[in-house]
Amino acid sequence: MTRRVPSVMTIAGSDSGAGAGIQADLKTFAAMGTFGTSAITAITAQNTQAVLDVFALPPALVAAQIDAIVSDIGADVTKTGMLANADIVNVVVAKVEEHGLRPLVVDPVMVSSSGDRLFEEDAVDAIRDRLLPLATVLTPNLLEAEVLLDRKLASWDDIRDGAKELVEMGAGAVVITGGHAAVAASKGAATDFFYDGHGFHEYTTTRIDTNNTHGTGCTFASAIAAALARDTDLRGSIAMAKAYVTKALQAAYPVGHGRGPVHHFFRFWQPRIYDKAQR
Ligand code: PXL
Repeated sequence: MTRRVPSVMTIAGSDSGAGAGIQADLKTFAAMGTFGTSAITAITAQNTQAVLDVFALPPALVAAQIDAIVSDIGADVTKTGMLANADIVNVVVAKVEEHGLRPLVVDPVMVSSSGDRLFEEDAVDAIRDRLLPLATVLTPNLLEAEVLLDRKLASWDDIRDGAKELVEMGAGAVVITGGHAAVAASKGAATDFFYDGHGFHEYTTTRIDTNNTHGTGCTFASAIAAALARDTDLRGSIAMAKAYVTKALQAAYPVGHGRGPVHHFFRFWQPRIYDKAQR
């Protein structure tokens, strides 16, 4: 008897500080019981404080990585993150179509948690026009949804209308994260808005008060992909991903001097409590 472990492919950028990007994706895939593979689109020189340099790989090399993974290992679910520029978006779109890469989780990454840009302007149009219509689910945070829609989302009604419009633009479903930032009255809650063309759903948890938020977007989208690969339905996968991110935020430990990463392996170990004098 063989046991088959589902595989999940991320197409995204490398974060040298390992809190976000493909490093976060692979940790999430592993922690959630799937085998992760990675096609790297760009290399960032980055830590918990800033993005210091970015080098986008040649589109042909991105395509070659996807071909290498698909021709041997396969991908039960594919997730995209930082795509850097329009040429890379276009080659990813071509490969998604050629290999029929579905389900497809599209995280339209634009800005790092340190506030640094991770895309060239032309990438936004390519994502909106070409990649979004292939998405099983699109996972923008509030700011990314505003950029894709080219307008401010300043209330719950705005966010609901925005989610509806993103589905009308071709996404199979959308979950807009961090919606609570638009609504002062939601203090203390963390609310994500889901719409799939049939109905709305709000996912709310208590907001975790922490500075360790680097990579939460990558982790959330990857957790959805891993849950889908394990045959969970879409609404259930989003609930599972939200619970995973919430626990990983709660368990986060200090790394670096800026926004630290979440603790992807909270199920396996907790940080030892060191006495300062012992170190
Ligand atoms: O979470 C967005 C993101 C995606 N990809 C890379 C990143 C970040 C955020 O810092 O560095 C490579």
